[in-house]
Amino acid sequence: MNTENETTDHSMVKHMIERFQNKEARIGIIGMGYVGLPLAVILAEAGYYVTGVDLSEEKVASLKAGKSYIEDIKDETLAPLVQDGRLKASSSFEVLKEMDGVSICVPTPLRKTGDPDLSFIISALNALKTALHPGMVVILESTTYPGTTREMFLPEIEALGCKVGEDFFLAFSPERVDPGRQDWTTKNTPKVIGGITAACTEVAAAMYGQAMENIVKVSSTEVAEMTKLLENTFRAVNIGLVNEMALMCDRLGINVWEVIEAAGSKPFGFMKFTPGPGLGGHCIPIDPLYLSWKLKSVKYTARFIELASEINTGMPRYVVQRVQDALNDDSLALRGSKILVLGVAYKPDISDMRESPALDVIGLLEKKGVVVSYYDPFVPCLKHEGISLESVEDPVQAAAEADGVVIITHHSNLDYRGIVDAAKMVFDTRNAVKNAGIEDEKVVVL
Ligand code: SAJ
Repeated sequence: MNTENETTDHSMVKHMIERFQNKEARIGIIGMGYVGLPLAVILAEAGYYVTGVDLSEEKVASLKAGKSYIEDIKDETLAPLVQDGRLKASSSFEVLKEMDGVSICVPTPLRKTGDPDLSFIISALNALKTALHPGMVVILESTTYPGTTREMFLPEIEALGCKVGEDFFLAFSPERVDPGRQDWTTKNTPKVIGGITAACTEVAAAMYGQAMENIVKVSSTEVAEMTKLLENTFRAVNIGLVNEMALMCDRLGINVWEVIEAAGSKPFGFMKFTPGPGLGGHCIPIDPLYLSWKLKSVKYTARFIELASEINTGMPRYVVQRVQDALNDDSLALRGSKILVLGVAYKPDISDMRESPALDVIGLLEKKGVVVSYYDPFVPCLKHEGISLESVEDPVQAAAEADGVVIITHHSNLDYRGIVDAAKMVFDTRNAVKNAGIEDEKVVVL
């Protein structure tokens, strides 16, 4: 926690703030993915010389050619920055030695055991230790448990004989990138920054403040780390709540979608979430488990997180049960039936498959002897554990040939009318058919 008598007028602090304000500073980004590349672009556009470091030679080659591999960054944005020499790329950590500021934007996934996998952060830290020089600013962006920056980064860097807040500056700043979103971008989304010391916060804010519109300073790295976890735990728990509402409404014979729509008419004190086949993506299913894992180390059980995770991870099995019930109504068994899954990406209108509940639903259906096909205009083929499928070409024809259709991801460009007319049965986990203005008694909703 920063104390009020922390000095922020130390000569190195002033020197570094000036270097950032004068855009003389060079910045390195470790991890050029959906977080690192947009960050590198806005820092380069702000006038810095930026070098992106990534272990993927393919990504580095693409960046050097001015070719983007991220949907949010267009070639016409990237290429001029590369041509001007403002944005470079390298697969070697050696370049970090020349950097004044380094942002770490590497993945923080879970291991199979459900524990945090910090291996990417540790690799970045080890690389930094060889590159550290007086005045360097290190900002960790990867979502992680509260305490990571102070407990893992600080001792390793101070062991080199550096004094935090004077010889080097260390802060945490959570990424808030929502891939595919146009309205809130890396440039205009408020950016939380918390340093180990007040000087660290000020210097890190000077680095980002030239490129971002709204810097939100907080008093410590723990507050910044916890802010991100609150944001995403809030979503996971509320999605878990609304998924349980769906289970309860099914028991009571009430249409949960109508209930949510009606509750949404309340102009205050309510925030709409919708049920679905489970929780996908690289943030929401994972980030809260970093928090509950940390709390276990202080002998506390994060009950909301664990209950929400239990409900959300149970949704794919519930979907399969409901499909079985719908086929049963047509005197059909699951085994041997043909089911077309509509939409497999983890959320609408993107191609990202990470943690997609469609993978669990398809796996469970195949285990029960169902002949599964799928259609997703964003995902041409599916290879995951035992699954190996290619998207059908014509969803209407595939629907006509199937015993049932299961809507998992409600892409906006699907031909719902054609598919519903051709299908014998539709199990709609997203109320997508109704939202497309179509009423049809063969459609069963979650
Ligand atoms: N989902 C539901 N019901 C809902 C909302 C989402 O079932 O009401 C499901 C989605 O289908 C998906 C999963 O939850 O499978 C996650 O969806 P998401 O809308 O939270 O999308 P994400 O995972 O891309 O979350 C990102 C996050 N951004 C960052 O972490 C920087 C999250 O904080 C954003 O709030 C979210 O985008 C967003 O608002 O789009």
